[in-house]
Amino acid sequence: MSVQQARVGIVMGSRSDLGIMKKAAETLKALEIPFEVRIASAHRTPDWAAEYAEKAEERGLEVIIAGAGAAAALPGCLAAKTWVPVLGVPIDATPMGGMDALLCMAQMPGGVPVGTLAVGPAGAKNAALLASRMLALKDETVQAKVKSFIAKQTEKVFEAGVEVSEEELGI
Ligand code: RP5
Repeated sequence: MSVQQARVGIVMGSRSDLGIMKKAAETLKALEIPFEVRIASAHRTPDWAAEYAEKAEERGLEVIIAGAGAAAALPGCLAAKTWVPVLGVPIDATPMGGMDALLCMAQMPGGVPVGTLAVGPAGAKNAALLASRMLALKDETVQAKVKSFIAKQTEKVFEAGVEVSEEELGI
């Protein structure tokens, strides 16, 4: 069995982020986009995180998705070490409910961009969908899968019905 070269790197600050970041992996898998998943912390393993970002281009990664909670420096640290686009997923890991991580990612200084998504699972899912759309710009196969995902999503809404009765409203 041949292992496909990863095009998207999913990185997270701790194994405790896996429950949320799994959503990104599931989404890429459903779209048949090859990815890899790594644990790398900006604070606990800074050299490994920097090395991962430095080698991203030569290893064929086209987008990096980075999830972290608390003082979430990871996406910014990766973005500082590579030109490969970095998408950040803030994780709700402290009593601040993810607001700490959100601001760390969104408030990057001008010149070092991190494309910041929503806090939590929706952010992880959307990071994967956004990465797919980036790859789709120059890859017709991925583009077809992205378009099919959107069409199916729309179809599901109509299948569930768009009319709401008084009975459903309980009035
Ligand atoms: C961050 O600190 C990680 O991304 C995680 O969200 C948070 C807590 O990490 P653990 O203490 O659970 O390893 O670096």
